[in-house]
Amino acid sequence: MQARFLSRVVLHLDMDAFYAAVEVREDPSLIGKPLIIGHRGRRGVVSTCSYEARKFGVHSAMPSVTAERLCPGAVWRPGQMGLYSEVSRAIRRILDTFSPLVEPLSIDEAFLDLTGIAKDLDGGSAIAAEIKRRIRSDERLVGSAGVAPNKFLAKLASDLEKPDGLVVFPIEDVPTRLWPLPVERLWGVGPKTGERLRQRGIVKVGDILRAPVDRLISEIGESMTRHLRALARGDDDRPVVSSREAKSISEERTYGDDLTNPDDIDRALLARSEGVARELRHEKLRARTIHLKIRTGDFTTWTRSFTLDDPTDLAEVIVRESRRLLRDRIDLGRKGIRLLGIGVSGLLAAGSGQAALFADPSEERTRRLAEASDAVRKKFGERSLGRARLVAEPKGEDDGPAEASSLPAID
Ligand code: TTP
Ligand code: MG
Repeated sequence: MQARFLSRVVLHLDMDAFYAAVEVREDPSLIGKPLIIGHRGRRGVVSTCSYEARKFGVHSAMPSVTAERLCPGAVWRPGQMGLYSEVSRAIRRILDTFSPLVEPLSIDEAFLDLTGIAKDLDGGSAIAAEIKRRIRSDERLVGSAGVAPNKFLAKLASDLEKPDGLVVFPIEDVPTRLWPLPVERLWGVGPKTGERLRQRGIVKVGDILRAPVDRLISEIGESMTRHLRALARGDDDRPVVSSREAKSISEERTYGDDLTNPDDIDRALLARSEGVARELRHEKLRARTIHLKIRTGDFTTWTRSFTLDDPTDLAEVIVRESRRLLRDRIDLGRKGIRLLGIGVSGLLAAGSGQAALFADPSEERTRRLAEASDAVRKKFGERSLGRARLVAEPKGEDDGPAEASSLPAID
């Protein structure tokens, strides 16, 4: 398979002193000053601070009283979340013009998959420079970028030369640039694991690969050992997942009396399918994968999923596949159902090429009907329409709206 040998180009972007930089942009009198975002006083903590304040030792999550002591001359601002979110969205729109695969990680950072867009890491670096230029000219803000063959190295790289950094991190640089770093820089090593490793003399990333594998396994377990040894070699095959794909929609309900009657069970399946389908249409999305979650009275939980050839936003399709999953892949025995949930993932924009490509013309009539009833519900309320058989849907524990939650996407 050729794809296995295709080296990826992953970019990580993280804005510099994000909240503080937005404040400075809005109020140029703050330029060059030590600025702290947060509330002063005994109970306050620092959200972030300008690089000028960092010289005094101030950093995110520090108690405000400590920050006041370290940097008595700092200017304080309480923060404006609404504004920061708005700027975050504007940056996201810029990133979306450079790749269809953008995965936002937090308010000020994102991964972009540039594989196939940039020829190699140097090509990725040129795109990173262009992105930084766009953000600087359109938003008057500065960010740091890392370009590498995977997410782990790209994120590491974006942090190496902050602020205003642009670092390319090819796999060949792992021994010289990754191995000397503290083990805590490995994704998944928190203070606890870090401390445990340090006590065993494993202080730097390179020490992970030097330590005997058996000893590591006895200290931190087999899967953590495998994970950390891979990262220490610079291996990381996590894909960049766009927010649309990562998203899932689901509905579940717990029943006061376990459902045992096949008719009641079927009505519950239909009701959840309807809810999920309506949400899909509302969000203008179609789903590829359908998940069914069942918990029986004895608290055994089953999750089963099925991936469709053609993405859907129709209850008819979702309920058909859920029925099949329940019939063929769950063995209820004589047990009743305490909780029933239906979810969908693998979401595509309804108008996108891929979704349109798979559209089945025979479903068009059903979709038009569904859209018409969505419109009626929107106008006259939830209970104005419904299928006759749903009128007697079994009552949930709280009899409120079905609870939305995320269903595991793993079968
Ligand atoms: P970060 O990217 O961690 O920090 P930063 O952008 O301020 O600085 P850097 O140049 O080092 O990237 O977080 C982004 C924003 O998230 C930050 O501006 C404020 C907010 N934040 C908090 O409110 N509390 C916290 O503890 C952290 C870490 C961040
Ligand atoms: Mg940042």
